[in-house]
Amino acid sequence: MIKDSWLFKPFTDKPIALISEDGEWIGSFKCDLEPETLKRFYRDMLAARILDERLVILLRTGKTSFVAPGAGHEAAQVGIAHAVKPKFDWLFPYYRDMGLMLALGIPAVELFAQAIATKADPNKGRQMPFHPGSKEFKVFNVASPIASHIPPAAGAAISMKLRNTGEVAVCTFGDGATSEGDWHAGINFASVQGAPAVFICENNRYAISVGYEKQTASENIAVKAQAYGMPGYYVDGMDVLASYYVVREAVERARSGHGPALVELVVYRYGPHSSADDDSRYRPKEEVELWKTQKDPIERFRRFLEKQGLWTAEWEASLREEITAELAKAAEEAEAAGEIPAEWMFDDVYAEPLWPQKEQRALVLEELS
Ligand SMILES: Cc1ncc(C[n+]2csc(CCOP(=O)(O)OP(=O)(O)O)c2C)c(N)n1
Repeated sequence: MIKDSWLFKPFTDKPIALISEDGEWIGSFKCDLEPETLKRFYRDMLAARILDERLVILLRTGKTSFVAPGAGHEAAQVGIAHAVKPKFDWLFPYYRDMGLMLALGIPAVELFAQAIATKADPNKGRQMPFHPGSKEFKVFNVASPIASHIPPAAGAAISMKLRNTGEVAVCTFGDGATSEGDWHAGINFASVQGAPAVFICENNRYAISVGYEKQTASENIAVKAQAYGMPGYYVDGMDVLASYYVVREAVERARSGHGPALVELVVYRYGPHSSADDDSRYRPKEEVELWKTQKDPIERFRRFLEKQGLWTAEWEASLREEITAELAKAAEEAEAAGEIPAEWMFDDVYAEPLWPQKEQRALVLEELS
């Protein structure tokens, strides 16, 4: 357990990395993860990639109306998922975090059902695709307005502190979110109150078509923490172990009363911003290819596992087969759950429906009959 001797220094000039591009451990401490945990990280990254591909198939086959691809963010998201206590700590994620949700343990059937709005969606089809949430896993429902979830994350963390619950609020967002007023207000409030929160930027260098240089004049996102009196960690988010260890330490700091931290995980998004975007209009194909072929987080971690004697081609093949089958089954189950009945929209507005809901519900039912 890390306590007062922290492994990482904030505000480094270069992103913190623990695995080199060719898969060597380059950390200044010993990796204390069991082989089974390391293999689990790899499985979760692969599952995130395959989930991403399957969600795009739902779009192509007309079953969902929107996707926000997460390929390229797997190391960051799997690192975050394993650094928190699932169902205990709170997560305030954003729309690109499907791999994070899956690695946290949210059943794939719920994620698919959310994307296609069927009865297996715990949120009852009330959100646009890629905006899940989970009461069971303490995942705050994803909010579309960029950075609007930062103040609620700060508020939740302040409440955790006041009630002395030992929980931590972990909040993720993109680089674009750091230019919003909500971001600054929320981060400032969390810091001045010493709230147990960890703010994590998945910096993929683009906010739709707005590149990093047009977004901010700061040399990186992590330095912004300085202004709010909290540590800012600049991390290679294509390195799953760096992402995991730094977030774990930030979570432990917060849990043990040292207040919030900002973690920047430098990643790259392989796909367009969303299905409503043509990324060839604002970034060169060669740039995308470079990240995909030379900096891929799954490949990098595979090289590491192989050097540890934990990876074989046979294991990879069986893993891919297993995950593909699991996700195909989950997608089928989500679809088989059936469409959300229109009248469900009137449920849960008030504990006891008022007359306008009752009247409108009856009208809808009459119209549909
Ligand atoms: C307040 C607000 N402004 C604009 C938008 C439209 N919008 C949706 S996603 C997005 C880009 C966000 O980029 P970033 O925070 O870097 O995350 P990324 O999508 O790159 O992961 C914008 C501008 C919005 N949803 N909310």
